[in-house]
Amino acid sequence: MESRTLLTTMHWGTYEVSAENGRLVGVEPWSGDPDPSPIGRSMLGTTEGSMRVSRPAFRRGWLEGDRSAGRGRRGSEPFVEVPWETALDLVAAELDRVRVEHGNAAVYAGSYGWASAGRFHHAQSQVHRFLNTIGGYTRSILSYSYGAAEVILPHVLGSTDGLTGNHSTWDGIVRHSELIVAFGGLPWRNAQIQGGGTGRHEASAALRKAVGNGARLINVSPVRDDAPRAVETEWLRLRPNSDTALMLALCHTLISEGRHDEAFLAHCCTGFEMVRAYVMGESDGQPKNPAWAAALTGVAEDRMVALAREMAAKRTMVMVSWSLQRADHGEQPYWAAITLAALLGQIGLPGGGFGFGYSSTNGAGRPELGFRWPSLPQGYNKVSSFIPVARVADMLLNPGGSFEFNGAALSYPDIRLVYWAGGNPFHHHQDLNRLVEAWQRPETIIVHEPFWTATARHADIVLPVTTTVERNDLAFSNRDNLMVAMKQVIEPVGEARDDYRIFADLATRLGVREPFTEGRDAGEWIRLLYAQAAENAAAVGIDMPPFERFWHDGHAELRRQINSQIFLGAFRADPERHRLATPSGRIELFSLAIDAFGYDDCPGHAVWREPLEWLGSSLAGQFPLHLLSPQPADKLHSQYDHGSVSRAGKVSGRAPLLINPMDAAARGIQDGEIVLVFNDRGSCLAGAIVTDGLMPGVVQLPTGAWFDPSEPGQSPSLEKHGNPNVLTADRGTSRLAQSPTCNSTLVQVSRFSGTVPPVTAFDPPAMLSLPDVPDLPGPKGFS
Ligand SMILES: Nc1nc2c(c(=O)[nH]1)N[C@H]1C(S)=C(S)[C@@H](COP(=O)(O)OP(=O)(O)OC[C@H]3O[C@@H](n4cnc5c(=O)[nH]c(N)nc54)[C@H](O)[C@@H]3O)O[C@H]1N2
Ligand SMILES: Nc1nc2c(c(=O)[nH]1)N[C@H]1C(S)=C(S)[C@@H](COP(=O)(O)OP(=O)(O)OC[C@H]3O[C@@H](n4cnc5c(=O)[nH]c(N)nc54)[C@H](O)[C@@H]3O)O[C@H]1N2
Ligand SMILES: [Mo]
Repeated sequence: MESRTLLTTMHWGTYEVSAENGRLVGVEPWSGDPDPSPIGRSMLGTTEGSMRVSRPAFRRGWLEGDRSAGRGRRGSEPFVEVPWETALDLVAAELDRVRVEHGNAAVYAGSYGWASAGRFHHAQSQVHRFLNTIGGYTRSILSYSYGAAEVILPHVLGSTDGLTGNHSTWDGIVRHSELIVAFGGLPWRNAQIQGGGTGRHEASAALRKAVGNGARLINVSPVRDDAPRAVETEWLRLRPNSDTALMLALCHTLISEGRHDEAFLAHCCTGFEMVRAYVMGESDGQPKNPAWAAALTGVAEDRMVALAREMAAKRTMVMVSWSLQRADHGEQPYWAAITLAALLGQIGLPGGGFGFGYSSTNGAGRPELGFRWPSLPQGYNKVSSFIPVARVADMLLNPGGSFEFNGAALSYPDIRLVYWAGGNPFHHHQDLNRLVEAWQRPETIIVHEPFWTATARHADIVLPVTTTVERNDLAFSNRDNLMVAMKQVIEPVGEARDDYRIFADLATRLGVREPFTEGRDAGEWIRLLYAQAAENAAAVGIDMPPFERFWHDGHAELRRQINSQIFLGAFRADPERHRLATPSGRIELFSLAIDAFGYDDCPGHAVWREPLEWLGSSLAGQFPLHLLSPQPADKLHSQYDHGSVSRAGKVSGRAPLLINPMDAAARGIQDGEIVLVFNDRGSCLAGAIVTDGLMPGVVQLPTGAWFDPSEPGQSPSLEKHGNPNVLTADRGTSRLAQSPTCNSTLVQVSRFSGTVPPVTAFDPPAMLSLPDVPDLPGPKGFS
């Protein structure tokens, strides 16, 4: 391969990638993208860089036979490079041992994570399909993104529409909305991303148009910059995690002034009477009036009254970011927002109603193709055990322990082997010191990774995998009409192999190659997926070009089938004919099903429940700052944190901590200085940015800095790089959804006066070669 430029798709957009003499030399946005993301540039210099896993690597102690738990050796010992064939023999033998000795439920392969775009080389589909062919695995359900919403919304609306898809499209908002009230704001940095990739970034232009057309935007957030600077906005600041109180107070004003829509509530909802009794204080003696909410939210009473009146008088769109439900009782702001929108009575009207996550990705509110893209079939999982995804550390620490979830009493399986491909739990999980401890429990941890991430470093076995540009694939992106032939641009780096090839070779060793591969190589699977997509498209009258032409051209754009839609429009027009999939067929402002679970942390209608950690709790005496840990502007999660775009955003080499000038002055902190952020769970270093863009009492440290403990394998240990998840709590939202609560975290911040330890996250781990380990006890298959 000499010089070539090919199109490829990442979760942050589509790029023209150039290589010369087998090395990446250019990453330029696709010419069709009006608002491309700079994140792609981080692939240059990292794809072939020193942080790649080059060969299969085993933790030294594991090779020596150490399968015991709790010794703190994972994450601290050197690795030993092992030839592929030996590595595959060892992995197959270990999988076989565990499933024979302990059963398949002892294998945990939730394997949560975003991996890369590309339909075929989707790491999670690959690992799940492989493990299903050998008898199954304990799985995870729900997501870190919106787990609480995934559980509460089906009870209230009958589906997750309005969260993951079927939003009202932007065109109607542009034409009809007079007021947009955005809880959690609309931070455009997040709309750079679309799972599976995107062609055109269109979200920010849509909002600019809406505001240009006269809609007033209110950013309800502790952070000013949660609204795009380019559009005129009112910043309505409130204490973090108090949105539910504000929403209930708005409901109170609407009801007490008779501004609520009785007809809509009667025809389209159930349970308004229960809500009314609660909001007016009849059921618990506490009216949820603006005076009550002012004390909780910090928002002035008259501001709330005026806002409720304005919302009732105008065509109003209630938008809520996904972040609000990543908090203690995260189910409540979502249920309360729906309740508020129901009282306003504009659900199903153009420019009115509600929607979740309008800037959380590029996809929300875009017109839909009208058919489903196919994905790699995952087969059937014979194991029934599962966990809500964020309960992973609980599971590893409490085998056999019981927990409640969405009306069921469940127990944690006894996990002996963990298999992860395409995710970074040492990025995504909360309370990483606790995870370090939990992670010592299983006998074996196997990870597929292109890079030496913290998860790879904390594994026993790391198998090196290719990145997108080192293989052929197909991009069919959700809510986008661009299909990309993702052609291989460079040869695999080091000895990296595709996840598919690795699993196929393991399947051979375990006697299931045929059921796993069905006799197809990667290219044949890609053609098959394309053919299935063409069939689905044809069924709704959309033509796809023949595969050969598509592959030759490198991309194709499809005609969309649905150009405009109003969420719940058909339901509103005829609630009998378009019944929702709830027990009543209507929007359930009161849910008999949830009520019957008897959970005091999530009763039968939207309620205010004080978060365990927030500025109103007694813990704030000791840890007086509320930490928000949003998505990073300069990368996707932890991906390419070692790339140029992410590194440029660091302050003194650490993740940036935003702090208000008052809070900084009280601590003698100057802009650009290294600070210590700490609470009872952990501590990290970060680089201070002093700004009045967030309210006093609130600090913001984005996610994504590669976990960099000063004492690897020990817990707790000072984290050197600014990873907020050493501070966040590993607690479920409630017994209903058991989902992550990272946005309910209190901390203290101080100047860091000690000797600043260097960041070592971007240095590869110590590596031995086989002759350095002379006295192997000789695990099965080792030669
Ligand atoms: N405090 C706090 N924590 C959070 C959040 C928050 O708001 N605050 N947000 C949460 C949310 S919403 C999410 S979705 C999670 C995200 O958490 P993750 O999805 O786990 O994070 P990523 O960094 O995207 O991890 C993907 C990994 O896959 C690897 N990879 C890429 N391509 C391939 C491939 O082809 N094969 C294999 N085997 N690996 C590949 C990448 O190198 C990377 O290490 O984080 C959660 N954590
Ligand atoms: N650039 C970039 N974009 C991304 C991602 C990324 O890693 N990088 N990740 C993608 C993924 S996987 C997901 S799930 C989405 C997540 O999308 P979101 O969940 O919407 O994004 P966050 O950045 O976590 O939070 C948005 C804002 O909510 C505010 N906020 C937090 N708590 C509260 C609160 O209690 N009340 C109010 N009113 N506001 C609050 C914070 O100030 C924060 O800036 O983003 C996606 N987009
Ligand atoms: Mo997410």
